[in-house]
Amino acid sequence: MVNTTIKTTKSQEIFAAAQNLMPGGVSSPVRAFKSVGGQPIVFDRVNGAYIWDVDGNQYIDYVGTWGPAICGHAHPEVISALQAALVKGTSFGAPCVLENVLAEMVIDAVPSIEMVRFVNSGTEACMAVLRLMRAFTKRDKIIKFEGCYHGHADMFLVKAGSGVATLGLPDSPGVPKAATRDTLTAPYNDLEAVKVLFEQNRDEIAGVILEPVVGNAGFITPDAGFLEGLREITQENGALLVFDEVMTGFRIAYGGAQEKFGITPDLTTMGKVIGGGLPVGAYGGRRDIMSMVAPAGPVYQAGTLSGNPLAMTAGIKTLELLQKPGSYDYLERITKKLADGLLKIAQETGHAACGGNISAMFGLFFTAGPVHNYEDAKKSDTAKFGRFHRGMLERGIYLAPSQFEAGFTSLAHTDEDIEQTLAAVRDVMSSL
Ligand code: KE4
Repeated sequence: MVNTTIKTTKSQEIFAAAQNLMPGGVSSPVRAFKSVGGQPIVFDRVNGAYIWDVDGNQYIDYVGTWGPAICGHAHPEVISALQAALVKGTSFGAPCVLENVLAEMVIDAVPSIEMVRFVNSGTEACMAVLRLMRAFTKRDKIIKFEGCYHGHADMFLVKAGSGVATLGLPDSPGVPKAATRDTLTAPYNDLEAVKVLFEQNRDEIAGVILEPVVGNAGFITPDAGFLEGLREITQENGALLVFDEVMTGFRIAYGGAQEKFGITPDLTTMGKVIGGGLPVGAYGGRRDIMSMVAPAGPVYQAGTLSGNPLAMTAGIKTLELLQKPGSYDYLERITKKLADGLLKIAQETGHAACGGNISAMFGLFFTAGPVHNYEDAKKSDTAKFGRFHRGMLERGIYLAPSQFEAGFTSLAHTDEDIEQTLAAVRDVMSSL
């Protein structure tokens, strides 16, 4: 099925050619629109809250390149900072003062982080933090939660979310059993299941890693007491608590979910926003643990482009913009207006739906809910979500092309954008 009402001739041509060149025609699976039907639109340029595709259609964007564009795409202050940095070179492969600057900003902002290491993606950050957890505790097993996604490293591709869930992949071929043998899973929000795993694997679990607010199984928030419970259980068992804040970091609060909920993990992974749209990931935490990372300690991790001056520049400027007073009040207000509107209109047009927002992160499931975990999320009407996504796209609203993703707003989204979006929602939901 192709877009019916908007002209997408050039998108179709380019995407057809892409499919001969790259698997699925994309550089990352979720972009292929597999679960929502139709073909992806090919972007030409982005600015603020908006996208223009190669056929000249304009869209209000609620993906924001999956999180980094929280200040709006191509923010003029980020662009001019990058232009100034560019003429000094794109990569040094050597110490650069900009790494100190961004490191200090991250350490000042994130309660758990006393020291930080920059990498190039969230996947790298999660791979490295897993090795560090195991080295520090001298234990091999980890607990992750069904539907949570921590990048595509072998050890995490067990009941993973995001594109794995979107494509309904049981788990990926090519991942040897030895790589996932020590990865234990539990349903999100199920403290009892975690306690049982610790009892069954006494003194063998290095730690628990989770999305403190889930964005990769759709938008799922922690039940009251869940994060506190994990903090207690890990402490009682000599295990580490790791918040994967690649998506929530600097989005649901300047200090991330750990600031929002007042729970301090031992280690944190980051990405997306701290790169301001350029490739940056990071992991950090307690000084006694981070001091084990080479060359300070024996835990090896490295990267040619890690900490490069362009990515550091984009991250520094993005965090500076987020520090402006009122930024998070604004993000909460406009996103709540959108999330509340989505639910109100769904109810008025007779669709079972649930969802909500925390600051600039939101989600909608077509099920009465509540959705506490991935099993609940899978009960939602994903076919209806696909039709909803298509209808919104044809009305110039760009939503994440999967039920098992979250939505993102930015400082660039205006009240008018939200009102225009909700008008389109009403139009689509009235005929879903
Ligand atoms: P990257 O390797 O994609 O930079 O980060 C992996 C990752 C780790 N942890 C969390 C909580 C994440 O959300 C991600 C990446 N998120 C997906 C979107 N759900 C990236 C989009 C994509 O895969 O194309």
